[in-house]
Amino acid sequence: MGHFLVVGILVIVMAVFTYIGLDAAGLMPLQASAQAVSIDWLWNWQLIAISFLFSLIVVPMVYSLIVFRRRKGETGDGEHIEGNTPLEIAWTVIPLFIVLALAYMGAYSLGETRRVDPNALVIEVKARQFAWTFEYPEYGIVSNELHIPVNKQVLLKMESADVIHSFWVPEFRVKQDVVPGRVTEYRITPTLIGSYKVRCAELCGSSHAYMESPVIVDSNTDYTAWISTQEKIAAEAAKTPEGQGERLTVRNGCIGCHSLDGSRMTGPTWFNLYGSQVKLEDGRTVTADDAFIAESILDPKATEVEGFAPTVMPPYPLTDAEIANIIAYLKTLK
Ligand code: HEC
Ligand SMILES: [Cu+2]
Repeated sequence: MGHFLVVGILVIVMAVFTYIGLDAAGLMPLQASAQAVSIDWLWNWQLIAISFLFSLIVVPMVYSLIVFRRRKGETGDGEHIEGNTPLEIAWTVIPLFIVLALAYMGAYSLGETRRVDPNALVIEVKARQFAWTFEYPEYGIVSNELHIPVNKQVLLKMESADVIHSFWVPEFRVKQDVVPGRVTEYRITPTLIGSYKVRCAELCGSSHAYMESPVIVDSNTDYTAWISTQEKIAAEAAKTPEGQGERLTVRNGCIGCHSLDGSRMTGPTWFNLYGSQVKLEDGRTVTADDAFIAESILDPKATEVEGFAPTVMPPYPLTDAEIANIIAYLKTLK
């Protein structure tokens, strides 16, 4: 009986130290949403269970190795033990209850993360290789940054233009796949003002790793100010062809693949593109004029730029007027 008592105490002491160590390791990022609370609660209980089970295995094992080791001169067999009904019942029933408790806790925190606020702010999210686009339907705003007000539930209605992507802001904890052909929903109530990042958490192609966008949780005043600035930008842009063209490239996520500053991304940069000489994969050199750009947008595979084949750009069925606006915008990039 003495052994059981010593091992029992050691297991508890070891479990406590393991838990303190794991907790101090700070394995979770900042907690920045109401939904994160119940997930972190669940996580904490998991750490407790992990610490206890770890000690329950390691302590008796090490204890036996040391205390029951073969001493000098001992040559006989160990004691032969067969079956122990109470022990077998105990190790069936106790884990059963633990698993049931974990199932209940999991269901509870899932319910908490899905709690619906009927007044949630709706934002439409478009995911495509390799950019996120955020539309605010109430205001007619399109942005590559997601701005949301603190302490208000936001409902993201997410659609994919191509493959499966996944919306993930670690500080919010909740993650949701964005699946082509349907609208998936994601609810979040940010609780901490700050700058975060959404990253795509589903391998979606060559530039998957760069599919990130800023997520900014604003105070209510900052949020209103941002909305009105964006409304002004949208109103200004609507006045000129190049402004409309710029908005179209944001709305269609072109800048997930094309840079404006000369740097190489998945696609060629747009800096100094208009009027330049473009080398094609088939050896020809063409001038980047209106016809070439229009063809590149409507049927990207028709002309493959050297170094960028095979083309990953999808065809965009834009109207002639839209293409003319994009061309007007490209002309300004020098
Ligand atoms: C998934 C990445 C991707 C997206 C999104 C994308 N493109 Fe492209 N784009 C490419 C690649 C790669 C090429 C080079 C291969 C080719 O010519 O087909 C290219 C080529 C082009 C060219 C040809 C000339 C050049 O050197 O840049 C134009 C013009 C163009 N894209 C415009 C657009 C516009 C406008 C949009 C948005 C409506 C867009 N692209 C969206 C990847 C993309
Ligand atoms: Cu993605």
